[in-house]
Amino acid sequence: MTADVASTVYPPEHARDAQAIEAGRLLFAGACDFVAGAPTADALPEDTLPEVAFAGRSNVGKSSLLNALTGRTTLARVSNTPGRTRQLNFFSLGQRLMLVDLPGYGYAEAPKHEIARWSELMRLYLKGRASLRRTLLLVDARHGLKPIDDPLMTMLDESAVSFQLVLTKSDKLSPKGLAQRLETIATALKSHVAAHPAIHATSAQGGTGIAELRAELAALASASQPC
Ligand SMILES: Nc1nc2c(ncn2[C@@H]2O[C@H](COP(=O)(O)OP(=O)(O)O)[C@@H](O)[C@H]2O)c(=O)[nH]1
Ligand SMILES: [Mg+2]
Repeated sequence: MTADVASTVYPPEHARDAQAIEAGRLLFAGACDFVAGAPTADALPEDTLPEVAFAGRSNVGKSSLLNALTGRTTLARVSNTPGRTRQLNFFSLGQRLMLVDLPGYGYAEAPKHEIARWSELMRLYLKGRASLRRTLLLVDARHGLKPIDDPLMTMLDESAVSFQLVLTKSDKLSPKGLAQRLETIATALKSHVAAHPAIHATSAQGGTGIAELRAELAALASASQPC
């Protein structure tokens, strides 16, 4: 079991123990309620819980990952409702941790003024949110980091918001391909001051790495002071 756990967290010394995995399971087995959707900065809900934001280019597998983590389709269903895809959606996990689904970027068909509007909303949120403990930056394991991810990483560096790489669709790579991808990304992250050193490799399809990511988030919920 330890070997399995270590294989989805890189470098492996960041893997968590069985007790932490159980804490993650328990946290994500509880209620997960839609709290608010914010199309503009003045519609953001009050900071009441520690928050973890989920970001990444569209089609990276964010909805699938949120479904796999929570074991239910509530989040993706709400976030994919027309009119809600370009806003920040807030979900309370057992009143202990707020999961924040950020709009996907790099959506080619979106009009320029729309892109400008949601970039500004993300910037205001990421820079000004006192309860934001970490942003998970989702990256497709097949493609790795791309120039399209740079503006967000720069914004997070400048805002001193800790961010952590989560690879999605790890089932699409061979173990060797995945190991190489993790090494390349770890090297690229060295130039980002706000980057967390541990990378998670996940597959929403096969469930790989999901328990470990739950454990990581549960540790954040417990470590945080009340807001
Ligand atoms: N093979 C594989 N495909 C995935 C996985 N997660 C998502 N996908 C596929 O990637 C596409 C985009 O997924 P979605 O969750 O809607 O991405 P979003 O736009 O970031 O919310 C869909 O076709 C999913 O079926 C995964 O873990 N493995
Ligand atoms: Mg989605």
